Formats: sequence, structure tokens, C-alpha cells
Amino acid sequence: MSAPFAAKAKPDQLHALHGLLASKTPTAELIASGLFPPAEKAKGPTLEELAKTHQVLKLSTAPNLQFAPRQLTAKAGAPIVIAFNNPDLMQHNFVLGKPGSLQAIGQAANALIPQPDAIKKAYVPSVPQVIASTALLNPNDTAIVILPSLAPGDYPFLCTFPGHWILMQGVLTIK
Ligand SMILES: [Cu+2]
Repeated sequence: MSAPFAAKAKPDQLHALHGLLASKTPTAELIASGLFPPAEKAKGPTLEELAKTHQVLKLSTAPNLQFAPRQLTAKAGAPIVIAFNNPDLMQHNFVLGKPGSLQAIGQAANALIPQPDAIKKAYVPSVPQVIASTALLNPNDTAIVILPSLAPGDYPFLCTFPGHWILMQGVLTIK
């Protein structure tokens, strides 16, 4: 359990936490201490504030390695916010790719799995096709993904947690 939590921490925090993680999983006290900042508590504008200037899309995980919905639609010419939450019982992430890049990102994600820095990268491959990505979300975590305005097209999204992307994918259509 320690590695996924560690993946969210900064390098200097990882060093300080090494001993703690060896003996126990994060508790409410540790989370309150700021050593394990939940992704949804990151500093920045709130969803309500962003909604004044951005198109807001909502996306969730669903059982059996699915996104719900699998199809998102937004307009070209205005920035986008995706509020992504994970009500599932396992960890997931969200990776958005350039049009036509699903297979390339998925294969890069597969190639990343055995690499020593895979967990540190939250299983997100460092390839130019990736437009945006989140950390690994624990159950009940939420992430806010802020995107610029995008040109019309079909943008694939997927979860790159090992073994998920073949099933866990969807499309953001910009019209
Ligand atoms: Cu997943």
C-alpha cells in the first residue's frame, strides 16, 4: 500500500516518510499533517470558480475497468475542466491523448510497467502524445484536470494503471 501513496508525495517528502511507510499506512493524522495532501485538496481555483470561464465536464470511474461516461463532448474555442472522481475500489488515473494516439500511449504505458520509475510516474508514460494526466487516484479521490481550448477532433482518454487501458478508455470529442 505504501508505494501508491508515496507516488503522490514530493521527493523530499518521500525521504522523510520512508520510515513511516515501512511500518504503517497513512492515517488521518498523517493526511492532516500535509504529508499526504489529497489530490482534490491541491491549491488552486475551485470548480465553481473555474466554471465561470471553463466548460465543466464530469467523469467517473466505474466497476470492471470502465470510465463513465465513455464519451465526453465539449466545444472548441473555450478551455475545459474535467472533474474526475474515483468511486471504484481500486486505483485509477486519467490520461488524455492527442487524436489517434490511443494505441501509442497504451503501448508506451505497457513498456513503462517494468521500469523502476513507473510508480513515480503514476504509470503515465513520458510521450509527446499525452496532453494531460492525473496522479493515481485512490478510492473516493477527485482530481481537477484543467485543459486549454482544444481544436476539433476525437481525443482518446485512458487509465494507464497496469492492465487497465485495453478496457478502460473513452473519447473526448471537441466539436
Ligand atoms: Cu484504471
